[in-house]
Amino acid sequence: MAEKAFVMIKPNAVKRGLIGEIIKRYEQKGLKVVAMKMIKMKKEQAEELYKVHQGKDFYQPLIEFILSGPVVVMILEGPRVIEAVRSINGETDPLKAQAGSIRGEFGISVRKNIVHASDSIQSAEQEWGIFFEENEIFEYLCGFENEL
Ligand code: YYY
Ligand code: MG
Repeated sequence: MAEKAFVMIKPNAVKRGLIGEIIKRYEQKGLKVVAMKMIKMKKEQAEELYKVHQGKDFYQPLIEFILSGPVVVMILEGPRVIEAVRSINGETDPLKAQAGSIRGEFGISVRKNIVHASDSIQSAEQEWGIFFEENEIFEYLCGFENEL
């Protein structure tokens, strides 16, 4: 099965009307959306998602920010998708992110850096397990795959 990544559009990006703009970039790169929904995250889910950062100075404000409004969570599939998504998103600090990346173009704050993406195959599986049931993840042929 193809590699999968967990991706989230953060509350500030939802409020700014960037959902379509962000998803467009993943789709036009050739990544497949295999699961997606808008949710108001529960505190326990936020703590689970960011557990590797527990104890760091930015942890509490980060949790509060993530809970501050609805987010869009999704699973993307494709070859080297984890690397692909992190490259499309850009570096954690939007001021250091490449100009053409999502964070580079739309972000200004490290905390409110527009999008989240898994950093490894292991963390991807752990992260989408927080938000998705198996029956919410789809397998289908995309675009030209249908013509082959
Ligand atoms: O994976 P990525 O999102 O690029 O960065 P992480 O180092 O995993 O940090 C997770 C999340 O925490 C980041 O997207 C914003 C926030 N954060 C922060 O508020 N302040 C920092 N100094 C570092 C990270
Ligand atoms: Mg990370």
